[in-house]
Amino acid sequence: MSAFPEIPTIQYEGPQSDNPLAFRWYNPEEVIEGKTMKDHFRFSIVYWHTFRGTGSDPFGPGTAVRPWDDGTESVENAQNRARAAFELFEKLQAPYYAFHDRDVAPEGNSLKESNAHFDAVADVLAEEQQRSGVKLLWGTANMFSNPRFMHGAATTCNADVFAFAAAQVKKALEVTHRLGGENYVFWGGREGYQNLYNTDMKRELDHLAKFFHMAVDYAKEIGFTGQFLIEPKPKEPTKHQYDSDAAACLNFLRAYDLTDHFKLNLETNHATLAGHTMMHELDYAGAQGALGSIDANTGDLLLGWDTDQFATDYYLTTQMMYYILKHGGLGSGGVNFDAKVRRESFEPIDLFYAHVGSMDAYAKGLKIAAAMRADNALENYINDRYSSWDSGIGAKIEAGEVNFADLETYMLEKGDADENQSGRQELIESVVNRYIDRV
Ligand code: XUL
Ligand code: CO
Repeated sequence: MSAFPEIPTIQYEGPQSDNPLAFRWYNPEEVIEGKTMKDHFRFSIVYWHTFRGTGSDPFGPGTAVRPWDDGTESVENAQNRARAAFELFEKLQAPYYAFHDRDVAPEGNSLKESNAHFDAVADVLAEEQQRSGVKLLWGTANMFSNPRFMHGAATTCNADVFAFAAAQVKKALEVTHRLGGENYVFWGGREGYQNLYNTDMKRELDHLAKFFHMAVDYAKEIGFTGQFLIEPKPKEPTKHQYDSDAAACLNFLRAYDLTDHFKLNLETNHATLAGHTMMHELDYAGAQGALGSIDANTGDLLLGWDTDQFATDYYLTTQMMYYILKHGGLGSGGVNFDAKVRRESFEPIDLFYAHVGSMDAYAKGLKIAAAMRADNALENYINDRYSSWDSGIGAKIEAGEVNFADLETYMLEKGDADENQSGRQELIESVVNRYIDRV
């Protein structure tokens, strides 16, 4: 039985189309910079918001109408939901999906029962993957909803909870491996603190590193070769999350000898909560060879929390695609819609409007970014701005040929530094507008 009987498979119709159930910019087979759009994006749909989100908020219950879901926590309902999910993935032409263990299968009364539920739903996921060709971008474990994780999972003060979390990740890795998952994600959830007064931060960080090393070891043991990813976020639900941004994550990985095994899964709304732009996070991670994947969404300028909205802003998508192209793409990662429809957008068709609109916004962003790159639109300004480093004293400093004393001699002879040149920020902002106008 169809969950979305009125929805056709979404097709590309081109920018002139007024059909909200057609792509205007996302043309899967169109080649940009030598690669199809399909391969640039590797679009992925998240299970948690799209199939478990109810539209509840702290002030009221869920509003979402989901006729395929009987609202129970039965394994049978979870299996039916999986079939509905694959119908949506296929109709959106999304090649990937992503899940937490507890999104796809109900938690049981014991770890053993939870694992059995997970296996029973994984059977259907495997079947549906086989039937549809849709693949698993990444799996992860939900170690933040159950009350046992109130103090954290790998960073809890309760050693038994650490052991439970380890067992849960072991199982999530096995299922991700069984389903051919191409990555495995750790988002920190409650790995942080509410008040340093009651927290042994050093001990918690040591435990987190130990946990990650155990995960790396176990992946090796079972032959899982997917990429491990850490997803930075500065706060929410904790006041201070240890994986607060790309720089903090990379410092942690380096300090604990984990850089060879992890890259980052960057999320727009997390970047802005950390006080960064998404392009900053992409460029920072990319510069260190750690750009793994992205969770595509956006926050709201006027709201200070993780609103997880679908991105439709061409400036944002252009900036993101520009830095993704600059750093050579997402590798085994993808553009994963960690985004939820608003509580007021409660009908099933809204799930389609949301994804189609955002896929189009990313596709147009890609085209704008590629057009800018073809003309070296930003690079020309950047190269000119840094040209003092290309020869003379700049080149000598970069080559490590001079020391403080040499630079003093140089400057004593010269008398003063060469004059500065304008940064041309306003001009460059207009240059970006020009490309947005043209594409
Ligand atoms: C939470 C968040 C998570 C991770 C996966 O803000 O983004 O859904 O993506 O645990
Ligand atoms: Co996320």
